[in-house]
Amino acid sequence: MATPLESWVEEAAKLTKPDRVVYCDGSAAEYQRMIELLLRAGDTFTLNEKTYPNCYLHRSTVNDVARTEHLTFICTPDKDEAGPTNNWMDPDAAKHKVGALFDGAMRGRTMYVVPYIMGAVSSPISKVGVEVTDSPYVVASMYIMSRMGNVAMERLGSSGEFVPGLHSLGDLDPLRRYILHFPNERLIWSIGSGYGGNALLGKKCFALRIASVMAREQGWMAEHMLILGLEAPGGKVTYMAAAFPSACGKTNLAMMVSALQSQGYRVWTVGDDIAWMRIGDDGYLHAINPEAGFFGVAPGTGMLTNPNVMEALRKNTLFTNVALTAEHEPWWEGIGGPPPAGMINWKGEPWEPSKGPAAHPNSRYTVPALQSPSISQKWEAPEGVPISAFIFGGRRARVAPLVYESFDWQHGVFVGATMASETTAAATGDVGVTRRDPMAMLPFCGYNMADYFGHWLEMGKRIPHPRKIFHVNWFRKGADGKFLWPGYGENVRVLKWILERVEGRGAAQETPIGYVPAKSGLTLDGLKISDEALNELLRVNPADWENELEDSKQFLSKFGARLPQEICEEHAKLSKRFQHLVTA
Ligand code: GTP
Ligand code: SPV
Ligand code: MN
Repeated sequence: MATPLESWVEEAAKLTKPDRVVYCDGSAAEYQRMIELLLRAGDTFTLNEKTYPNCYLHRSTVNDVARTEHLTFICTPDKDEAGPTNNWMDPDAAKHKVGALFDGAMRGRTMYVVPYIMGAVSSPISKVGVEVTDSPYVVASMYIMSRMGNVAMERLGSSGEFVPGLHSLGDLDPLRRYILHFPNERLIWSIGSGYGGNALLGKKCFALRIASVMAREQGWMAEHMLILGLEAPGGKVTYMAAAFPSACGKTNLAMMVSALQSQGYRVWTVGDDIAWMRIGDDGYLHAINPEAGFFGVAPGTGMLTNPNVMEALRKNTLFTNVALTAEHEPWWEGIGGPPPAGMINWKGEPWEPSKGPAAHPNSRYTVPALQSPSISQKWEAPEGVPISAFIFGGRRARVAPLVYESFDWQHGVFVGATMASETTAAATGDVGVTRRDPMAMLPFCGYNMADYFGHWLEMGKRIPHPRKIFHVNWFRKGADGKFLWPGYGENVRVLKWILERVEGRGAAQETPIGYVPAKSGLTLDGLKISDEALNELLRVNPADWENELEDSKQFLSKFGARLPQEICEEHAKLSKRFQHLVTA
């Protein structure tokens, strides 16, 4: 008798009509076969074998370089289940419409069956997914980003416990591009894009959109969060999880070289994008990183900003849409130094400054996690790591101070629910527009976000040790339009203050939005920063926050009566704290 997997693959093949079906084993030889196919297709190039061994550059179609949120749908029978922040389609209508696009989509192509595990092979928190795809680039990327092939088949056995994902490049026309989620069936359909978050279905589609639905039903959490361990002098490591929107600094924070290393503070990487968390026997939330690699933003990554990543990228890395130097090395803006002569830009054209950035602003590297010099010893711990602090953050030129601590869990959930950030090149559309992005999950929550806030509040009641919740902003700008804070490795100074607050120390000053560091509370030795810059970074300006209160109220009103009362309560309390300040 056919297994549930075989039956589903057969059904997918009947619809898409590939010339052949290949079950992937996850071997290094298979990865090389995929690379060979890509090289022959002419859109992928071997990089300098001496300086970048086993590294390749892939160029995507020019219209397929980022996530496409307007083409991403949550398909539930009831529109309200998807909520006001998601695009919605009726499941039957969606299958009818997009089924027609899948019909025969793999004719002349090979269908690869990619069984994969999200999470360490031995972790009870891990889950199995199966992606069928006609893209060798997707297979190669899944090889780096997940535990795929035979290990996943072994874990699955003859069980039907896997999240199926059907993927085809289709004709790569954005007019026929759809990323569909059927949370009730735990099913994913994606067509028309080969780009990371649209096409590597284990990542945002499964590990966040589908998993967030499962997590709410089953009492755990699936979050767009990095996981790091901060080592203090003496060697004790404290784990923190941080949610920043796409291209707002998760990878860089998780993989930083600490500016306070000589004082004994170091950062260890557990994950850079996604956290699955469960309440452990010890009463802490325990987090695992469901991924096996990093799909990181290349621009801005250099020896000065992030030497750990630079070292990790020197072998076995698949680059996408970066520029190519005459020496066949990858290049991007911010790698350090002036652009070398004779470059080919991300589109494959000879580059000159008038052509704009040589690398696409959302060009990326795909690299095995183990290659990072900062990888934590605990990164594959089956039970995950206990989280002592949650950090929300955004990219905001104004308003949000460098760091503040919420008053309690409920207030912290409000801080997450109302956080905002300027849009980035990680998704198509305008860049630099401030939008509300609750918990950095706006594009990734698979259900009504009002219920998602409710789930956060509920978890707070259930965690025996609810941890402190903070908010950070590395991106505040001065009047000259320049960042006030140096960022990157210097961000450890903020992590150190967070650690001290968690331990009941750390000098702070109470403000209406929460506790901000007292100037004496931040360790600033060895850092050149003016007093003005520091004042501005820590300033809570009532006029800014008046606008903020108005704007967040408008945003929250979208959820109507479904919004948890506690969130309204926190809004009213914040408003009142500012009024007291004015009348005091
Ligand atoms: P996704 O992979 O899209 O989820 O993004 P991410 O949150 O992991 O962002 P990442 O760390 O890749 O950073 C995105 C961009 O922000 C890169 O260009 C970085 O160089 C830049 N960046 C990261 N941290 C800092 C910082 O502390 N200060 C400044 N100024 N820029 C930063
Ligand atoms: C993001 O956009 O948040 C990413 C990249 O981490 S992607 O995998 O494309 O979603
Ligand atoms: Mn991300």
